[in-house]
Amino acid sequence: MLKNCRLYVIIDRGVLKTRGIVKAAEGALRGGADIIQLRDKSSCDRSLVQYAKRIKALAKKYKRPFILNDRADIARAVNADGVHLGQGDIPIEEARKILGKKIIGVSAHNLRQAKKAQRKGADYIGIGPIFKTPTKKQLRPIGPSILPGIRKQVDIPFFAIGGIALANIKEVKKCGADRIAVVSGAIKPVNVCRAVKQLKEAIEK
Ligand code: TZP
Ligand code: MG
Repeated sequence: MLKNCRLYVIIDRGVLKTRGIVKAAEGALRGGADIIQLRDKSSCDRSLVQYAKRIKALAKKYKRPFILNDRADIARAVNADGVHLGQGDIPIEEARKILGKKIIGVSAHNLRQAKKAQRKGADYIGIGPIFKTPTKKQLRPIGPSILPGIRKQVDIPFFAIGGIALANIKEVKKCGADRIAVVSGAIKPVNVCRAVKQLKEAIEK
């Protein structure tokens, strides 16, 4: 399922503000996102279930995996394809008990965390923030120079994340990442479909 995923689009409620989450998700899927994630840190659980169900249905229509950020319990309840966990979220082993064979992705900020996630059974990692990003202001960018080491020492798929945009995809690819995960670059523009199409072309070039 992850093998051919090169462009991961994260639908972040914080970035969209009052714009529609479901509409953005549909734009991303139409534009060619290979995998999508819902990242919603502000909705109540009941609303989160509803949004997640609607996006799961869309993703199913486009035959793309749908990942929910943070919440393994809700991911299971809505039959999402997996969950994405940060370093402060529940451990991979616990998420595995909830989700069985479903996809578990983990955010790593250095090689040690990436290797640990792999050892604990993560299916993919997001490594970043590679560049400075307003989406994760509290994290210092680690720079693309981390990527060759990740490529060499991590066997599971990894997505470069953080400040990835059309202008730096070439650089990221040169450093050994052939998969990217994008928030702002994909969903800040009102025409999400067009932005995603351009990102897809750039990563596949
Ligand atoms: N994890 C590391 S950086 C980041 C996350 C969720 C945010 C990436 O957002 P953007 O807008 O693509 O820089
Ligand atoms: Mg989290």
